[in-house]
Parts: sequence; C-alpha cells; structure tokens
Amino acid sequence: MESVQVQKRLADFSLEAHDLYLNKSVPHLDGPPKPLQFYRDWIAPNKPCIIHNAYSHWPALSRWTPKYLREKIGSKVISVAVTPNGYADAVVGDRFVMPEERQMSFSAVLDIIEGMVQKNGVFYVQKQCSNLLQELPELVDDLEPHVPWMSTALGKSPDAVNFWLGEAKAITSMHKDPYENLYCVISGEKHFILLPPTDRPFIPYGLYQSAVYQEQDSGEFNVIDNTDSQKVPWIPLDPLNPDLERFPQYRLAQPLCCTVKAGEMLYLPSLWFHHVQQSHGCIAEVLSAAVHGGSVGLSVILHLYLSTTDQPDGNINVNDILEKVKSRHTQQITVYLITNGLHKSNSHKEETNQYFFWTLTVPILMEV
Ligand SMILES: O=C(O)CCC(=O)C(=O)O
Repeated sequence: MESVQVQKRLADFSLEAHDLYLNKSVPHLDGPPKPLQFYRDWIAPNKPCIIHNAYSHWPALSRWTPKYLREKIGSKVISVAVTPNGYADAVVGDRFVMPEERQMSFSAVLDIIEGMVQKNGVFYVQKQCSNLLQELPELVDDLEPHVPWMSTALGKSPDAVNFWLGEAKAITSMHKDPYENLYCVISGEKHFILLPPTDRPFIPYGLYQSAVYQEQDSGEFNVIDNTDSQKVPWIPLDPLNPDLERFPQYRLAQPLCCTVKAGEMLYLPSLWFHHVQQSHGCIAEVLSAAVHGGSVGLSVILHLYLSTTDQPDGNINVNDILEKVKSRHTQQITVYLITNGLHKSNSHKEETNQYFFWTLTVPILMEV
C-alpha cells in the first residue's frame, strides 16, 4: 500500500477513534470501582479517568507535611534529578538530555523546595525504580503499596511504586510508557496533557544523541554526550507551545487536559502520551504495572500493531498473525497478542521499525 494512503488511513483511524469511543475530557468517578467494572469500563477500552475517594484512608494525606517528612526521613539520602530549566529527559536542540542525578538528604531537598536554601537549577525527586519502596520504605506505612481493586483487575501487583516530589518548574516532557499507571496525588496538583495512542500519526519522533546535564563550578550547566549509548527516539514537540510550522500534522491531534488534585487518582492507561506539570511542592505516588493480558475492542488493534514492531529482527509473517487472529475470539486474541507484544514492548524498536510498522498495520486493521 502506498505510503500516502497509509498515512490517510491512519489519520482516519485516529479521527474515528475520537468520534467512536474516546471521551472529550477525562471523566471523574465518585468512588473506587469494583475490579470487574473497572476492567470493563476503563482498562479494556484503554481510556483514562480520575477517581475520587479512592485512598481517603491513607494516613499520608494528612500526615505528609514538610515537618513530618523531615522528622521521618530527613536524614535519608535519595536520588534527585537536577536540570537548569526543569526539563528532564527532553529534546534540547539536537540532543536528548537527561538530568544530572544527585544524591542528597531528603531535608536538603525540602530546604530547596521550601525556599530556605537557594540553588541553581530545578530539583525533582522523580527516580522511576520503585524509589518509594527502595529508597523510602519508612513511608510505606502511610499508604498502600498497591491498590487492591486495581491489582485484582490487572491480576498482578505494581511493578514499580514511585514517589515524586517537585518544584513547579519541573516538567515531564511528552512520552508514553508500556505501563498501566495510577497517579495518586498526596498534596498539591498535577496538570496533564494526554493524547491517546491513536493520535500517534500526528506526534513527531526523532532520533537523538543522548546527553546529560552537568553543573560546572561557575553554576552553568554543560551538556555532556553519552558517547557509548545508542541514539534515543523521543518527541521533539512541546504540547504547551507546539511548533505547527515544523510539525503541521500535530494540528490533527486532540489532546485532553486535566488537573489531578490532592486525594484524586488518575488512571492513565498504557501507551497514552503524557506531558506533566505540577504545583510547587506537589507530592505524588505513582503505581505502574506492565500487563500481560486483557484488552478488547479497539485496543486489540493497538496492541496488535505493537506486537508487530516487537519482533527482534523486524521480520514478521503477517499471514501467521492474521490466521491466529481469525481463529480466536476477541478475548483470546488479546491475550495472545499482549503476551507476544506488550510486555516486550520497547519504544526504541517501535520507532526504528516505524515504516515497517505503519505499512503492516493497515492491512491488519482491515482484516480484523
Ligand atoms: O509526574 C510526572 O512528572 C511524570 C510521571 C510520568 O510521566 C510517569 O510516571 O511516566
């Protein structure tokens, strides 16, 4: 199929997804759902929602004041991301630049966030290695390290439980993750710009030399190349100020904006693009789980094209897949596809096989 036709089909697909099943804003639920209901209404159709009263019983909501945190974990040394401008893991010119990672006591971070100490740069506790459980286990009694109805719905506990604390200037650039995420805001608020996976044709990617910030004695930040690492595929577009001359196709994207306040929980399904900002001193717990099973309907199609890009050598027999798809009920297809795709999914491969991915996807969509 000609590339222009493929592009047109994909654009139509995205527009139809918005017309047929996506919401125009992120819906709010009054309380925590039953696992089956949550699975059916949100996980399976791969749609985000904000849940109220889902963790009102967590002591963290009332306890986590700066005073309490200083007493409880003030002397603990934690990893902090430092950047000159608040953008960690973002495209700067022709580089993908990661933050300088510093080890600091929790009190020293609070001193900066509370404005008691002035430092160059923007500080963000944002390590995504289950830092709540690994670096701050003393805080675990103040919350639950998993959300029971979500664990039941997904059939597993989170793979990572992260603690985020940051300044208002700290921004997370637009990206997607192969995880089902729950964002629990403990204090302050987080502002999200979300785009569904079906808007992928309108979101530009480039391949960038990876680099890291390093503060000099003068206080300036240099950008130092990671010469031994592979190029990184990342999104050069800033959804706060999209350069539509450079990326005209982004005009067709339909972002959803939402704010998640203290006590609220955002369910962000896997593969949704997200850009995140926050109020100053915002604290959030983020639970992430990679899933190996269960999505139906439209998300089957999305996972199907994911799995086609995850073949190690980009060499896949489409007929084999179509045979398997045709011979199963939807639920079973999904399990097959996800088992063979999502948990192995790797955005690097997806981007390097981009053309392969597009050309294969459309015939599969029509067959399904
Ligand atoms: O809270 C943030 O700043 C970003 C979190 C995020 O993007 C993630 O957990 O994938």
